[in-house]
Amino acid sequence: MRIDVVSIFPEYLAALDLSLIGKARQDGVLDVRVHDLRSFTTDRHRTVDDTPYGGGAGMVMKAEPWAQALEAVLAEAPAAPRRPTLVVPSPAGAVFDQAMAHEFADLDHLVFACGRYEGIDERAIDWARAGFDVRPVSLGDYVLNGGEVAVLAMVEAVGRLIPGVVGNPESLVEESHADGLLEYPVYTKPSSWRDRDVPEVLLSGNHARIAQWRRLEQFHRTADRRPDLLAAVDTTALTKAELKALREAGFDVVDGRLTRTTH
Ligand code: JDN
Repeated sequence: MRIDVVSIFPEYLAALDLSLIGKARQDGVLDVRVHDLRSFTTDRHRTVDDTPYGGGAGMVMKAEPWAQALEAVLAEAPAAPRRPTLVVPSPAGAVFDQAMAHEFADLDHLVFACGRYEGIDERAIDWARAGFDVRPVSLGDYVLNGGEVAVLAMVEAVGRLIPGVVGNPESLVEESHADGLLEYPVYTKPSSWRDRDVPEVLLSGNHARIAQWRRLEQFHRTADRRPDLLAAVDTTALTKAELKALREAGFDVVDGRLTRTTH
């Protein structure tokens, strides 16, 4: 997969040299290139921003440096049947989630445009639709100072789904959000630590009992921390045995939705 990132703070993206993503780049699985937006300016002061039309606080990123940078990215893009996808981090974007990470992981070429200040002149975003599939994306309902940190998060979430980036593909399917539930709690040695014991079932060696216990822990955690996710569980996919265990643990299906009846 080819990834281009355009930013006025290319040093922010140095973290992409590290860990699994850095290793994948060294191995040639990921081709990540970071571009300095300022290098696409032509004035003496390398200006990337100006005051907003209509007034208001802050500055807006000028359209022309963005057009120059994105044209350069297109010019050196490997030939491909599809237009590259241009991800534009923005608090006004669609919320990034695991499904979107999988969608992006299937693409050959992702380009990230890191805005700063109050954002990018909307005409540059519109103009880019001729050459890119443009996707305004938000990391969540909070505001960052710019797109760089959002890009670090997205490249990690997407990159680890690409074959050869994460060593053990099994660790991909088991984790939080893969099945719409939060992950069960995990423990390691020692079995007793500061008067706290590992749940005895995990020491039992009974793998069926362990699997059932972990599954119920997932439902309890999800009910406690993410009731929105619990309500989204496909109750038609629950097995008879699962339903029985859930009912015994204080859950029930009400109007087709998994609900906790007692704590
Ligand atoms: O995702 B964000 O919160 C975000 C904030 C800003 C941005 C891009 C993304 N550009 C300027 C602020």
